[in-house]
Amino acid sequence: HHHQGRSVGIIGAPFCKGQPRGGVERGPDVIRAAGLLHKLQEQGCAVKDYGNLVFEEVVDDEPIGRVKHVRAVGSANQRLSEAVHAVKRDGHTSVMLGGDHSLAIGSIHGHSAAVGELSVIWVDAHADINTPLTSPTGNIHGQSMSYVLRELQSKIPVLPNFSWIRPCVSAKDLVYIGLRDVDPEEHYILKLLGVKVFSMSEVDQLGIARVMEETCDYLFSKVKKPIHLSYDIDAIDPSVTPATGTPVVGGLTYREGVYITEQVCQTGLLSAVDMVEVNPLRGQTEEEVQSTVSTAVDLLCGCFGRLREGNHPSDYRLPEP
Ligand code: Z70
Ligand code: MN
Ligand code: MN
Ligand code: MN
Repeated sequence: HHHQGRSVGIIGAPFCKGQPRGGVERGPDVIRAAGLLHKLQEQGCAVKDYGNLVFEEVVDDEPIGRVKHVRAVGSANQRLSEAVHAVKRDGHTSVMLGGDHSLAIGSIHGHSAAVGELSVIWVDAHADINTPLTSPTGNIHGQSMSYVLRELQSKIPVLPNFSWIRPCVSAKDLVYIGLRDVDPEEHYILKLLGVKVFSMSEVDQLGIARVMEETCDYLFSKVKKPIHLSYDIDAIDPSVTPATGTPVVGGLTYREGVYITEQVCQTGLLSAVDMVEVNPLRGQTEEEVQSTVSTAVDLLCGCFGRLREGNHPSDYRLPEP
């Protein structure tokens, strides 16, 4: 069976204040410039580009405790949540191009507001599950999941511009793939909540094929919920995707990264995707930036039916001589 004719709604989220390094706000434009729309159309998708969101300047955004840019991150994610909600209302699979991974807060929230209960597959070197009170850095891109998980709500302090958030994901509906840089407090949270984790160690042990089989068995054992795939480009090994804020050695190969997208596509349940943390200013050379950006495009193509064995339109007929 094919996933051709799928309709895709693209939202650019040029936002960087969930972390300290400039350049990640250029992610949406460099990913588009690498031909994402054309490639998706060529493989049979109907693509609507909703353009880039415009985020308001927030003045006097002083840290709260250790947490940085709280008000800017809160208001940007409120805007993004409404945008993803609208894309889902229009009947598309949502593609959010970041931007840093704090944007998963609004993307997941808006997706859930539109479709209800979700399965979340979080592909990342990092767990991004610190609470505002456990975060060692104060960077909200390392805290995103804590804001949307029901089980952590009693641990989240009241923060300005975050009052719109309703926790919308249950810990049992979350699977991590690719982890290899997890803070002790995050490790405690993952164990406390019993979150399903396929760290790089499990990828080594089982191979990516069994990891994806077990991910699907785990998530779809009872009801089949729409999938939110949140893909941090730093999940892939920095030899392939170096242009990102915090590269971590020992990551997924290009092939493992693409295989994840092929298998998620094949479930037929993919409903929203985030592609985040592509930072063209973090590459040492133009080749490093190109490799990172083209990998992000290939991962998105894999999400929407591109197969490495090849594809053809279902109505293709051989030309008669
Ligand atoms: C650390 C923190 C993180 C990405 C770094 C790092 C989190 N656990 N995420 N880079 N993409 O700050 O909470
Ligand atoms: Mn991340
Ligand atoms: Mn990461
Ligand atoms: Mn298929």
